[in-house]
Amino acid sequence: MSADGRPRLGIGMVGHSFMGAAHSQAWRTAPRFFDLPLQTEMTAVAGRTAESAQAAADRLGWLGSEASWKDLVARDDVDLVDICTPGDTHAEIAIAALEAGKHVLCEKPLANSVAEATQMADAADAAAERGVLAMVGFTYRRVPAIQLARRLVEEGRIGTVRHVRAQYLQDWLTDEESPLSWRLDKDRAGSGALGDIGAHVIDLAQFVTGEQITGVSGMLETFVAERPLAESSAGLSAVAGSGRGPVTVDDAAAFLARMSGGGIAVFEATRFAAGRKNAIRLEINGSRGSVAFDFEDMNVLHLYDADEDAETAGFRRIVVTEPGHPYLSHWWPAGHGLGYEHAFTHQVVDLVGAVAAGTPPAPSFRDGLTVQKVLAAVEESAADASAWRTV
Ligand code: SOE
Repeated sequence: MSADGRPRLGIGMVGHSFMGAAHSQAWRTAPRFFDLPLQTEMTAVAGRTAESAQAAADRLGWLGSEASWKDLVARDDVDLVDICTPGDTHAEIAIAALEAGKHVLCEKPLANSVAEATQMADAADAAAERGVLAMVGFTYRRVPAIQLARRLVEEGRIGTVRHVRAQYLQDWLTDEESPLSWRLDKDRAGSGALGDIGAHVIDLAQFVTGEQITGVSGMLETFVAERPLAESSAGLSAVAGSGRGPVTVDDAAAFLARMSGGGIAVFEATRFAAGRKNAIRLEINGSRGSVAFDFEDMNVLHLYDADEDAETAGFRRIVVTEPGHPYLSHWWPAGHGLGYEHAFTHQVVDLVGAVAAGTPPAPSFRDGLTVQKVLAAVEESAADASAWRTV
């Protein structure tokens, strides 16, 4: 219990690279801009060595550090474990934490395979019976314009969903000499553009429509088969060392899908879209209208209402910065937009609220498993040439 009477929630974070930094700013900021029902404490961060973990703690604002995630999970003053490590470690850490009675926030994609994700979802269901909660970090759900899109679709403003067009476009691998990072290693990352960024748009498409993907037909491509080995890496940039190694994941993915409501969908995920830095584009066309979003203009949602007078109807550019918009009353006056990091803060706010209320947070590990099944189906379909027609 803290001095102001709110119960304390000790946070332990595993990993402190790009995602760890984004999560740390969220844990630092959330209690300062939102009235959290629990007193969150940034108790400790775990890394690979005592030195790197302590340096990260000092840099990112954690009270302490541990040289192993097992020691972090074992601490009595840690109530929630935040996993910001590559996918090959998610299942082991998350399951151990849940079994130790710690709530879990786990980065996406949930795991590297359907089998692991199933074990994690089962462990989360078992933990929920004991009041221990788990959430997967599909953070872009917490962008206000995406929340607004969800609300409008749910209210029936665009009618029955006919088309989903979903893209996640980056270009940080366009340079063929850009070094290998763990994100290009199948054993560590599970897949390439497909799981790293395609997973986000799969989740967004299902979240905004409120529907499930029921079938896919996919294509994967690795454009650059070999790259310089990395000597060191930070965030997305790596420094080349000596020697070269194979790229074992896809550089780009494209697939068609069917939605549970009868609509059809087209997905694309690539790190080779020169000039597109972090373009998450989602357009949904329904029987009564459309919504369209692009993360490169993330404070805006486009809405088309087909019921409007044909002579004056057109896409309306809604600037999603009004106090009545999701999360916005806690931030700046209208027109003063939000950025990438705010979605991480909102993720923390929603998770702490769920823990305080004892209600299951979303997206759940089951939602993460659903995405994992789509990823696996795309890989399976891409490996099977039988439906391909040469022209
Ligand atoms: C790299 O492609 C990356 O950092 C992803 O891993 C994140 O999930 C995405 O939000 C930004 O890009």
